[in-house]
Amino acid sequence: MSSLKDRLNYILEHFNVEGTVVSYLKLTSGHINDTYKITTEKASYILQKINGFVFKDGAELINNKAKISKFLLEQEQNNTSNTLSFVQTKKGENYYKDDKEDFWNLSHYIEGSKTYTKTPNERVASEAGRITGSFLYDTRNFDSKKLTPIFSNFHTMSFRVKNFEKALQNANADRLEQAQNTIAFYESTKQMMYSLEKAIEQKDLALRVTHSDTKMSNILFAEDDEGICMIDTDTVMEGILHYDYGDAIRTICNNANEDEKDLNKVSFNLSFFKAYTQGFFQGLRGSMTSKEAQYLSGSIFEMIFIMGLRFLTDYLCGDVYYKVTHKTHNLERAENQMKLFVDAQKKSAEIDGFIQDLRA
Ligand code: GN1
Ligand code: MG
Repeated sequence: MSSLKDRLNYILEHFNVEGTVVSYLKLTSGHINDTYKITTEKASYILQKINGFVFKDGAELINNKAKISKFLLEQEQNNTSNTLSFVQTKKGENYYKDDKEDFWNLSHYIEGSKTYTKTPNERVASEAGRITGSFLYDTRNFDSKKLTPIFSNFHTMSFRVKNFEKALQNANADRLEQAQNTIAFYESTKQMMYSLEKAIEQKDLALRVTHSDTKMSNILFAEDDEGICMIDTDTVMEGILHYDYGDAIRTICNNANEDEKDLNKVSFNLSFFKAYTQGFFQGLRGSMTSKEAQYLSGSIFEMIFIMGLRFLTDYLCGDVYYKVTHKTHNLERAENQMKLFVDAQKKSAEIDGFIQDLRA
């Protein structure tokens, strides 16, 4: 049996890599794909294997990533943030499909860059806002119809609620009992969570390119904490800017990590929220419409809710989607989001007021 190192070397042989591999490191912050930092004597790279269970079309997923990256690189001088660049295979493709039908992609590692899973201070929150806002701004002229839809209804509440209800029907008794209180919270809150979906149906909010996975660990920072760019563009797709805003706030303004199980540590950080939101507006450079701004504060709640609901659904399904390290991992994640939601609700007057003032 070949070692992981041999396997990675074999995969890398198919890409235009400079130098020979001197080390590799498995990066563990993602819940879905397998990601490695690869260092040769000449350069460093990020090598990623796409999870074929979650993503049915690895080739098109990687092509989407490369399309967006190429678009951003072509107009780099006009952009407000930097861009990841991908390395092609020796055959000139964006991906390598291996003998197990797994799809791999390789990007250049940005030297000196780092990520956070938890916000350390307001400057980082503000830079995170600027980078997520800039990504939306810089992709505003890319026709989102040119991206292959990787998932349908990824952030659509009724779809996620339907999956949750199906999971409730099929879950085993032990898990249902363990999750009783959490289920009750999600059940009783769900009817208030459809405003974004309705706004899209009514054509109140414009569809555009969105990153669709703007959690804290998907933002790259320089050593001095200046924001560099968004990473993990696996889910880049058509959506509304609220998905990216709400999803980012969900981790950036949580005083604890997404995986923290001690709920006493989980709370909504208002000063990070303010810094993030200011940075987000700055990144969007005045391009947000007043209609879009109206739905911002609601999106915070809907995005916390939808992620919590997805974790709970996966718990009820027996952990088939997200990587877990222990049996109650997904349930803990769902509880974490529930606690964050409830705490943010207590602060909603201040959240609304701050957004109103920024718009004025
Ligand atoms: C998954 O593993 P990662 O960071 O790429 C998920 C996101 C969730 C996130 C929660 C394709 O992202 O939607 O917000 O976990 N991605 C997919 O941490 O489902
Ligand atoms: Mg992702």
